[in-house]
Amino acid sequence: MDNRTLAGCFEQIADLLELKGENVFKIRAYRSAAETIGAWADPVGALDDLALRAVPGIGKDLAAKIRELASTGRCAYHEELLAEFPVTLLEVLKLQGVGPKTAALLFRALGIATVDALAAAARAGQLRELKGIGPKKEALILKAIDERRLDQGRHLLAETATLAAELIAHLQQQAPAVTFVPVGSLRRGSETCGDLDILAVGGDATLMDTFVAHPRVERVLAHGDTKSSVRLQGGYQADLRLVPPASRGAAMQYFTGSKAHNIALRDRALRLGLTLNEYGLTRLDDGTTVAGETEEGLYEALGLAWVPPELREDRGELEAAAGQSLPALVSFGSLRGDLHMHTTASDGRDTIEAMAAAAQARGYAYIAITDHSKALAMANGLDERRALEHAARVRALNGRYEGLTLLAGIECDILEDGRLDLDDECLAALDFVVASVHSRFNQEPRQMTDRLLRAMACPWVDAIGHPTGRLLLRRDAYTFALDEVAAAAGRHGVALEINSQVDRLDLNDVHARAARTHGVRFLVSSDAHSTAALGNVQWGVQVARRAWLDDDAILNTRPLDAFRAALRRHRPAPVSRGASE
Ligand code: DGT
Ligand code: CA
Ligand code: CA
Ligand code: ZN
Repeated sequence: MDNRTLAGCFEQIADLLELKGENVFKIRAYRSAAETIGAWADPVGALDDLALRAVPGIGKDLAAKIRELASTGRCAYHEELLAEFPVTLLEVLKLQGVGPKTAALLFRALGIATVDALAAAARAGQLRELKGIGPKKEALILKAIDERRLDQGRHLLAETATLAAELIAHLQQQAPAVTFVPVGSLRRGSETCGDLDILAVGGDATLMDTFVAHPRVERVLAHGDTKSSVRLQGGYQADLRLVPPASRGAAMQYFTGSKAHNIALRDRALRLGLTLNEYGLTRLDDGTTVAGETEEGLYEALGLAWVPPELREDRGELEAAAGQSLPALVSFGSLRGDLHMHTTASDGRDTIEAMAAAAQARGYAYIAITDHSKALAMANGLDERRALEHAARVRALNGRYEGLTLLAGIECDILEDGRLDLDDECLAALDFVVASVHSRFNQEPRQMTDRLLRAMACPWVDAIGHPTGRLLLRRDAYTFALDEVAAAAGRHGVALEINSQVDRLDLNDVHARAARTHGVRFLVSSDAHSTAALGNVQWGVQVARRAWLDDDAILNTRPLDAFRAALRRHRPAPVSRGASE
């Protein structure tokens, strides 16, 4: 039994225990075991009892269940729980805003066990009759059902990148001399990808046989000598194209897209008496090829600087490339610190020490430990007293990790009226505060805007975390006046976060670029809940690049002293603009 299956079983047990209303510590134990097993490099099912017990978070009880699953393929406890609740109810539980209490109530009171049944009952107005639901929540449930459409057919960037790496490693092994390049929306770093496009340069048609024979292939959609398409398990489509080395640059350019960028580029070529396709750039009059081997040469022949793939969206990049005014995009190695991470003090999986050691190994000069505040009770958020004790523990570690400074921070909840979850005295005593919305996402736009403005009026708020609250493919951003909030952030010197969690990427590229015009500076943060998740900043940097941002726009590219000096709490107070805000 592979780790993924084992982890999936524990994840379901945790969900079922939530439906039952079981103790939160027990639920958390199953959830964190599922995460650990899912990320474990070796097959956990093959470990003996002693080795299992050495896996963090696996005690006697969980070890026994892993052994049972590995040897019999079943888990009696899991089956017992499934006898109480149908497995389809877990789909209901996945809807935004439907917590375990509601799901269990819907099942017990109305026999609702599927999302379809829930939609029908909500449309018929049956939910509002239930105690604790009412018309407002009924409408929210319908909205959540509607938002599932967001999931249709697209995949997270990080997942697509992992899959591409796996496929390319497989192909590369069979054809060591061939160059493989992931192209399409993946190369442009789009937040989601519709399918996976791989370009192979040099090599012969046998490559296509290797491709369609990959163990993950479920169905072959097309199998030609230079082009094949397959459907993979999990619903991905992948395309492989093969071109000769002389067309490498032209093919990379063509298949990277975007379609809109390509169309604009081809128009430019035509105006210059040239024609552009995936094989090269040729003169219309005599058919001679003027470029195609490299992308740089191709853009140059069109009078343009090479355009980084992230900018190829027809959002002004060709004008900038023609005027030699493309931005010097922030690079993946530019980050010197990470200002959003959680530890075992709230809902993280690793200790302060483990996070610090991992950050040091990444070469960071500084990190802020930002556990949750008390309003997030599910995450075991900290109250004032615990926050200050935790801060003391964080600061006591300074000096222990050479080259790394630990800042004592907090991710403080923004309450529904814009007040902060912890008092000013506590926030002032910390080194860094990121304030975030984690509740009441459905407020009216005006109310949400005022809520964020009021939070930023607190002088101890240094940054706003995941500013729009969206979850990719699952939940829309809450609605508010981003321009107004960005303008206030620019004025106060409050940084806006580009959260790097693979399903957040919040702010997104378009919003961050718009916010920059208000003078906003940003933090690219991991929001890591484990040491492994620190690496997610690569996706945040990708977003920042798509937002046209350079190093200067990202505060955590600065050395520690300059970073600290740029924090809102250390800036001179802004000139008063009257009594508003
Ligand atoms: P996706 O898959 O929806 O995330 O987005 P892309 O950009 O990966 O789109 P895809 O897979 O349909 O095509 C890959 C690239 O191939 C695309 O970015 C540009 C190029 N391409 C596809 N269709 C056309 C077209 O009709 N005209 C031009 N000029 N280029 C195209
Ligand atoms: Ca694609
Ligand atoms: Ca494609
Ligand atoms: Zn958060």
